[in-house]
Amino acid sequence: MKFNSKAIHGGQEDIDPAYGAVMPPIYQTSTYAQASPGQHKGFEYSRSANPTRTALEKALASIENGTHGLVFSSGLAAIDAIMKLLKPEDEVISTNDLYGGTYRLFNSIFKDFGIKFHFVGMSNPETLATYINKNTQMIWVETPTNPMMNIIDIKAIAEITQKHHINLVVDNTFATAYLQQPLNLGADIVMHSATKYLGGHSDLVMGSLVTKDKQLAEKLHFIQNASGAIAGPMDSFLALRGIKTLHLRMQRHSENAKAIAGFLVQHPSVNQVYWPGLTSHPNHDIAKRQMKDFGGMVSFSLKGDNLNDAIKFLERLKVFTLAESLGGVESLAGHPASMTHASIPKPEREKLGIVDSLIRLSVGIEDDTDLVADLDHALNF
Ligand code: P1T
Repeated sequence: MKFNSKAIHGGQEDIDPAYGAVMPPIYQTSTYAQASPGQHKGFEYSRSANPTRTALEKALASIENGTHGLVFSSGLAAIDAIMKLLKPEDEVISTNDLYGGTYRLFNSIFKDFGIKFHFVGMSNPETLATYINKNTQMIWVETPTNPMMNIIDIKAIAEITQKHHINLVVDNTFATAYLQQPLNLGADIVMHSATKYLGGHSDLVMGSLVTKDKQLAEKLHFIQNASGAIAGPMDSFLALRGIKTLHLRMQRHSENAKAIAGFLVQHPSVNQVYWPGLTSHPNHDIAKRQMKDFGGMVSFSLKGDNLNDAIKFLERLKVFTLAESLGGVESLAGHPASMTHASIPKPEREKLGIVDSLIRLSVGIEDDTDLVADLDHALNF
């Protein structure tokens, strides 16, 4: 099946043997009757597996072109599970520009468990060689990065990880499987904050992993069950419903982001616009090669880089809502320096471009002219 069909039917072949319900039922149960000890219908206890969650895990595996999906109670719980594949003294090389919460989990929790992290810019994959040694177990790539919208060449990094027999994990939250499929480009695990575009309606918090490596899947499933940060059946149902319109939403998110990036680049109060669809974006060529379109996330900074101007702009927005998160049907605006990336020390943040006037937009699927008018009005602070 092609992607648009997979979004609706992928992994859903044997749904509801009981009554033939077209939509997967919400199995709101913690446990399952057994006829005799160990004799059951495939489900024993909902931390280990639940039919609604299994339906979602299969759908995710299908759209990411993998074989095994795993769903967690948040994106960070999914990342936490991946990190538990490691042991003290193992080393991870990660993109230096990444979601602040991921940075915090690496640098404040797993660092204390003896895992060493190197945060490096990966626009030139060859520089990775400097950091790889016998302890290197994993390369962590976020692309597009949050919030600077850098694009990392997944295929080029995969060539390096395959040569050195280390795992490549890609956080595909900003792009989604509709725009880019990291497993096809050589990644070993693809991770999502399903809270965002997969759910698509800002009504759940969830994380997911997909792999096509059976051994990795078994280890991750063991960790998922042993650590227990699973997603519940109601949220699994909502995410399944979200995925069914993922392709339509991503098309409109991308179209609207194009209109907004085009408006922002010519605005006299705007300094820099970060959207990979702009031909002026330094990684535009890689984005064109590895993504179907350029997505709905746009960041920009203001001329003069004044914090008060950024605050005035954010307070004047009416259609965009000032809020954390992204990827819902509604447009959101955020201030990375004080919100999503506040956990990164200021000097580190500013080196990456996360300056005081940086604004991050999650462009929704409203009418683009209303969105542009809202930004135009708010920029008149
Ligand atoms: O929030 P949670 O579902 O736990 O996912 C964490 C996460 C992981 N990776 C990326 C790229 C993310 O953007 C996030 C969460 N990000 C936000 C809440 C945000 O506003 O950027």
